Amino acid sequence: MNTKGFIFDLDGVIVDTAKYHYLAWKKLANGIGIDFTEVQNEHLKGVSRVNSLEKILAWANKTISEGQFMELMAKKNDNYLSYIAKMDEGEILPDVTETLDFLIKQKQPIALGSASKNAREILKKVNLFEKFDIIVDGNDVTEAKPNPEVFLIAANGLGIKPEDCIVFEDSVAGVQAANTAKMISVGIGQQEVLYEANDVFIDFTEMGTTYINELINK
Ligand code: B16
Ligand code: MG
Repeated sequence: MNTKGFIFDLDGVIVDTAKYHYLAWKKLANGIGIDFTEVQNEHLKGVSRVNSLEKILAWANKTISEGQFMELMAKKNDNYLSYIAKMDEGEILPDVTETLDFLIKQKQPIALGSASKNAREILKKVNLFEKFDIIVDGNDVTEAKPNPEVFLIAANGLGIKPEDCIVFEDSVAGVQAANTAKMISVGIGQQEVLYEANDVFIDFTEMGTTYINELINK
C-alpha cells in the first residue's frame, strides 16, 4: 500500500473555533471603540493572531503603540482561552474522528498544520491529541499562511515528500500555502470561496472513504 502524508488544519477543519475567535475579537474591538462584524471575521480565518489584530486596526484606521498592541493581543487570547476551557469531544466537526481513525487503520501518517498557538491545548481538550504523529502550530513557525512553512515542517516531520502530502484546509490562505508547497489541497467549506483547492467538500461526511482511498493510491 502507498504511504501519503495527511496534514490537517485545526480551526474550521477539526473544530469550529472560528465562533470563539469571533466573540473574543468582537469584545476586544468593541472595547476600544471599533466595530467588528462576522464578515470581517471571515477574513481572519487561517490568519495569525498578530496579523489579525493588524487587520482589525487597519480596517478602523486606528494606530496604537507597540505596548498597547501587545496588551490587546494578550487580552484577546485570555478571553479566547475562557471559551476553549469549556470545550470537549462534542465540538469535533462531523466525521473528523472517523476519518482520522480510518487513516490510522490504513497506516497513513497524520500531522496537524495550524496557525494557532493554542492548537495543542485544543486537541487535548477534544481528546484528539494522541491521534497525530506530529503537531506543527503557530509556535513552530516564523512565517504565517499563505507562506507554506507550517506544511513543509509537517511533511519533513512525517518524512514524506511535499508532493505526496494532502492538506485539509478551510481558509483561502491555507489552500494557497498547500498549493505553494506543491501538496494536494482539499478545501473544507464553500467551493466559491475555496476554488483554488484541488477538490472541495462541504465537510468530511461528504468526502467519504472512497475518496480517501483514491488519495492514498494516487
Ligand atoms: P491563535 P488554523 C488559525 O488556526 C485560525 O483560523 C485563525 O482565525 C487564528 O487567528 C489563528 O489560528 C491564530 O490562532 O490566536 O489561537 O494563536 O485555522 O490555522 O488552525
Ligand atoms: Mg482553519
